[in-house]
Amino acid sequence: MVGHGFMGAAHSQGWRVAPRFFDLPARPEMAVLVGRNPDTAAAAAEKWGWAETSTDWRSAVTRDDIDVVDIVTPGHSHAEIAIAALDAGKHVLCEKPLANTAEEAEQMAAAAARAAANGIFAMVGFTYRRVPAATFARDLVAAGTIGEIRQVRAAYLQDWLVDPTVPLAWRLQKDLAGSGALGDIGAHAIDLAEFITGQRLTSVSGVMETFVTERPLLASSSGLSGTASAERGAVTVDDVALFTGRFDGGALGSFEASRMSTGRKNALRIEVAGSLGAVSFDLEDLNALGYYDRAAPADRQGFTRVQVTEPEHPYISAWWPAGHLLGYEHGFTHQARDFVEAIMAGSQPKPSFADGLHVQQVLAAVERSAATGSAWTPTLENA
Ligand code: SOE
Repeated sequence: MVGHGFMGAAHSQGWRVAPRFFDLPARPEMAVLVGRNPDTAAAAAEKWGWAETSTDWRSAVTRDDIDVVDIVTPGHSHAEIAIAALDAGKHVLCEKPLANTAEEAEQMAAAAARAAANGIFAMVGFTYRRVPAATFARDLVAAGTIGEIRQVRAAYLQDWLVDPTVPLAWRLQKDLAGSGALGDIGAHAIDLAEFITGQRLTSVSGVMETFVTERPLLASSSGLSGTASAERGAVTVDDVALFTGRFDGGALGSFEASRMSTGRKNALRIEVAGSLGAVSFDLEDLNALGYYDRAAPADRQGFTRVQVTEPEHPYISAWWPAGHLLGYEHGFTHQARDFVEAIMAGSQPKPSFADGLHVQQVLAAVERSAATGSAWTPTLENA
């Protein structure tokens, strides 16, 4: 695993726990944790159970005893590490968004296509697909339960940047993160909306804004940000990005990505309205799915709160007795499980780098639209 911040912790517990609850065809061995600082890498490896550490990702990703490379670094380094690992014949799991630009993502998708021809696969970590209620929403839509999809409302709202004294961590710097709320959390909303509906965004129209344009520099990092130094620097990414979009299956969508949404902590919400019914997912209430059935008797219409805690639901039978609950971290365990199963079956794990490239093209189209004020911007540059 290359990197060991917040996502490093989340992925580590995924690798550790997946084989203990799921009957996997191969048992992941947590071999090497790579970090720039040997002391912090050693502390992370000790805490999360990695056998050894390295400060040199280039040599780590070509080692003969390594089969899989997991990339949990900031976006600016994804392309270089992923392409080197794929070219060295290693399967790759890479955190979202796939890259910082559509051009980098194109190179990564090309490297993944070359590797796939040799049975080596790459996947991008859009983890929320693996939350059982989200997977169940996809299953309902795919089965035609809510009919023809007409409208999608997707929002990913956080408020950790409302405080202007929160320092300038990497997620606020364009050269490291690519974009702000748009790529960090809007990418999740795009992937989840497309996953649930089975449709792809073909054109978008967006606006973006940075409300706090300067922040204290980071003295030491912890969690999403860290402690402030006396110096200040420019925020070079968006705080909020809003856009509307058209899907290839005919649906219309509205999207909100904000790290300035006062009072909202980790509110990834998706509502999908169809001709026969609707589903409504809320990450902050992730053990349930809202389901509306138009065929219900008129005096019993309304969204039903389905408890997605039963063995009949995706992933649940591996966990606790019926009715018990899961949390944020389980998505990462399910991701590790799905990745290992696909690799061992010799099949392409989803979402692929090609899927990650598509999301990156949507992000780029939103940025183009916001910069030019263009009402409808195709998600493919030359479309
Ligand atoms: C910060 O906004 C963040 O940690 C994202 O980077 C993650 O992808 C998301 O899962 C939670 O929020």
